[in-house]
Amino acid sequence: MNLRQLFDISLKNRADQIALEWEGREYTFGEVDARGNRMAHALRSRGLAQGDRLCVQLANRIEMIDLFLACVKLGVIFVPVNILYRERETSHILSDAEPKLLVTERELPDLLSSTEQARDFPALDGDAPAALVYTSGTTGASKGAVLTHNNFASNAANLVACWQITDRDRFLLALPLFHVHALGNGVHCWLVSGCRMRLLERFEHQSATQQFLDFKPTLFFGVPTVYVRLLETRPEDARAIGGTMRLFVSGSAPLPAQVLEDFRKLFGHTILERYGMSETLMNISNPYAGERRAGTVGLPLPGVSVRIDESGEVWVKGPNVCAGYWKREDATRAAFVDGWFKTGDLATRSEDGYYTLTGRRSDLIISGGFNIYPREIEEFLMEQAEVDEAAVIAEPHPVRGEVPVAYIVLSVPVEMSELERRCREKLASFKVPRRFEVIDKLPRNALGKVQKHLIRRAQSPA
Ligand code: MCA
Repeated sequence: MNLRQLFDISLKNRADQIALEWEGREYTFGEVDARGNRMAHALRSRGLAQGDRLCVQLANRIEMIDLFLACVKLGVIFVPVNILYRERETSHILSDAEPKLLVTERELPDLLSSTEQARDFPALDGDAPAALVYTSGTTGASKGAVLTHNNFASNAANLVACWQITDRDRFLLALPLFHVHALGNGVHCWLVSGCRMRLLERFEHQSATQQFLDFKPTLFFGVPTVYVRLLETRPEDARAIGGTMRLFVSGSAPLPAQVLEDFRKLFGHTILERYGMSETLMNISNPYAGERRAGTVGLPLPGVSVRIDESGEVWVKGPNVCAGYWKREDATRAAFVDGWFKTGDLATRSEDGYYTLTGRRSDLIISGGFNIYPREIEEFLMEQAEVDEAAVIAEPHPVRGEVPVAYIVLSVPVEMSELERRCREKLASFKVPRRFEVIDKLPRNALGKVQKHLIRRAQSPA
């Protein structure tokens, strides 16, 4: 079954039911479907057909959903691009994905004029690609993980069943739709369960409480930064929100056990933590009905096999795992062993089967739920005439979890504010190092590899 047929459970069978709240307006599933059909015809009239790529760089808005549904219906491969990316970051994705069209706010007015809405779409098998999701490795340039209709379908079926999502749920979605968390989990659980979703342009901690009190959601997905922000909620508001909520889920970065504990005291709910990746969608989740164990990510989801190799790395296999990297056979070969995907995350497993993430094989930094690949920032810094060498490492941060800090070796003096300015111009804001530290040389091992743990040790106060 492809995603179009799966989504029809709600789009056709619940046509008159309220599906979506966006900017104060309500839309039924029938209206959401009709919008998707019109968008599909608009894309088709621009020459897009099955297998073509559509890049979309938009903040959360209803048209982002129209575009995703249109792609699903046509068999066009949806390629979401982070709106915080600068030209340097976006151009790599565009040259790699070779889309027929890039949609930004500018292209939207044209696409919205279509009135044709016949449901005459091609037959698609479940193993057809549905999306390319760009994610970096340790090598710098990002790669497109090829996620199929089957990948998304199995992920959604798992989450709807395991987290007991039904059409009675009220789902508040404030995460960015250009990432798998909101798109693969959020939009898919919404359409498969037939619940009512209120979509926000973004999570704003100043107005979050009001959104909760006004919408009275039963279901909410957040990254740890969001939960840290919600700890600022006034106790009486938190109690009111907790009273109507059913389930808070956290993912995309490790949730500190203390945050889980403080949140439970304030809201009266134990956040359910789960573990996934762009390449694999969701792998492991704490149980809805059983013990949600602080500091762990829980148990493998149905159909997902998990093993830990001799070095402690997590390998996964299952219908959720992507088909490989777009046009990158070398990277695909390197990531898979006998059908197992090597996640790069390190974990331990308790006697009763709960997994605890203990670290990462790569030096990936996760800030506010956004992934940062130090290599990309280091390469940019080393392109600067005054910089000889650069190493970017994670520093703990109370709200964002981690933030990047740059250690640099200079050939000629330069103001740190000038380096920061250049980073801001060329890199997404969350990648800009919070500090630049000038050092004499980078510690290296006998093979010349930079020893980042030694920088960290040298810099941390004794
Ligand atoms: C963040 N910023 C944004 C957005 N999000 N700008 C526009 N639209 C957004 N959606 C920028 C702000 O301009 C600001 O930039 C900085 O980020 C922090 O903003 P602030 O208002 O201080 O927000 P916050 O309270 O710190 O919260 C940030 C956030 C955001 C809302 C939690 O980080 C976020 O939405 N994170 C979610 C990322 C996500 O969905 N990841 C899933 C990846 P400046 O720094 O210049 O001031 S998928 C994944 O990891 C796997 C599959 C998984 O398991 O889920």
